[in-house]
Amino acid sequence: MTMCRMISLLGALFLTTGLIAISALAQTKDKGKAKAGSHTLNGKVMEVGATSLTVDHEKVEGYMDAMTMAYKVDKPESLKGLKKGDMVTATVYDGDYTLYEIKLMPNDDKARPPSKK
Ligand SMILES: [Cu+2]
Repeated sequence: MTMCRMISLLGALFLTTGLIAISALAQTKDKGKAKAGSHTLNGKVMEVGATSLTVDHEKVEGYMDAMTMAYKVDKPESLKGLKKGDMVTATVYDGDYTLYEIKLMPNDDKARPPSKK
């Protein structure tokens, strides 16, 4: 391989890498835009409905004050196994009162040693 050929190959490699980096960056930007207004909601289950979940939730900065209210859920099957008193965390989006990606959290009362109560 001549030196000249090697340099041009390296140049092409850098150019390709650069283009990939730029397109990856653009994708990240788009993703960020789509996810704008997402918040994490932490709360306690008050009532489990067929397609809704009533939670007593903490204040969600930039979204809602602390309150108890019913939310729609992204997937009704995510309600399976949930019961009153469970601590959950979910993702919420601006202007959309739906809980996404509901996750059951370890219950504080059970996790905390009795001596610290
Ligand atoms: Cu609310």
